[in-house]
Amino acid sequence: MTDRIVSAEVLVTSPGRNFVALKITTAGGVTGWGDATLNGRELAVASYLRDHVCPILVGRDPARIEDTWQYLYRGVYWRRGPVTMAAIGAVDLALWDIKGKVTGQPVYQLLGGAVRERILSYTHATGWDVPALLDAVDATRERGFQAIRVQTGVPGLESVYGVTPDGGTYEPAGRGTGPVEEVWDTDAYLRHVPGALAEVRAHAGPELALLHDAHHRLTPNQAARLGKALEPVDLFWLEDVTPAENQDVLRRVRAATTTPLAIGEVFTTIWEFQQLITEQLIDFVRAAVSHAGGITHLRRIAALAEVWQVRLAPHGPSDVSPVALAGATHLGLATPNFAIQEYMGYPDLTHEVFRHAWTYADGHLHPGDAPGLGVDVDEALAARFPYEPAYLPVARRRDGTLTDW
Ligand code: EZ4
Ligand code: CO
Repeated sequence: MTDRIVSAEVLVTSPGRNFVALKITTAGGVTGWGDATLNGRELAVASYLRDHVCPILVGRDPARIEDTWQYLYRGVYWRRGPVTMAAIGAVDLALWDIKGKVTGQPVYQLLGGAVRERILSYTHATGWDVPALLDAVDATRERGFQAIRVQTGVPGLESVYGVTPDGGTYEPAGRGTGPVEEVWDTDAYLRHVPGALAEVRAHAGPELALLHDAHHRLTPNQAARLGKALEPVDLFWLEDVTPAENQDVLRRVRAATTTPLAIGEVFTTIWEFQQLITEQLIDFVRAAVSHAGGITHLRRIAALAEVWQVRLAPHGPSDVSPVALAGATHLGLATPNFAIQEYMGYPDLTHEVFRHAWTYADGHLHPGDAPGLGVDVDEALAARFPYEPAYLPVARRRDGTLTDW
């Protein structure tokens, strides 16, 4: 019997940080949850959904996931872009959740079933100086992680992406009515990082997988130099070396170094990955299941990547909600060329609002076997934490010029 969508509601909540969730309900009484969180621009996606998407979902058949994806992508004319794609991603996640609940299956079963027992994950270790970073790496290994992203402070700078000067948990979005401004110096970073990461490798031994994020800040030549300088460190990957809108420049980086490259957490469609994948300019695709149009679209990106031996490694910071993290773990369990899942972790309150079947143990995630995505949202608790204005920082060079954060 054909079911139909009777409501689609947007929930904005801030249990420790801001999240935008989408709840779709069917006439048969089944509810599905999606994640529409776009860090620092949350209300734009909430409005896109509330004002333009939710009204046209009502009456549609929730089983037609692909058709709804096409309807919201091709049917809108104004396609692509992070706001549009995060909204489509939320609808897609919610519809997969519903299909799972209707059939009594965890979503990974609907995607073809598990191709592995559990999925490798990495988290972040940060230290303002190298001794603090080594301590953080040790503490992170004690939590079971076998893959760790390492970020460190830079002498002469007061704040650096990914690092807290006091060693506390790093959260990029600062609460307040506008962005914090940071001073950035790429030359100081390049002088410091290869030596710091070499010390981490010497301390950790050869087996620990080490990752590092350059966060879009380098020129192609700087990226080539850094990749070469880091070859002895044997990184699992070097992430977002350049602002990758101009993808031709990555040919220069690729020709200069065999350090594996991961790119694309800010990309939202397969078309942004097309050149990077088909020219083998990257090793890992970083798109998030929430930002890149949901499971339906991210698995298509993974399928294209598989042809060129590029692997999927979805973005999983604190701004990718536990709903989208569930989506990523279901997809990861069922996708042969999935490599690793970022798992930054969440504030305790976030786990209380988003009760999830997925689990972390021993450096790995598993989506669990609850039907659908396996995440229930405590709406009463969520309502106690209204949206709080929060922005990602902006970065300026020493002379005041705005640069990539
Ligand atoms: O800066 O998600 O690899 N992870 C990252 C993240 C991003 C934030 C931005 O919202 O680069 O920490
Ligand atoms: Co990143």
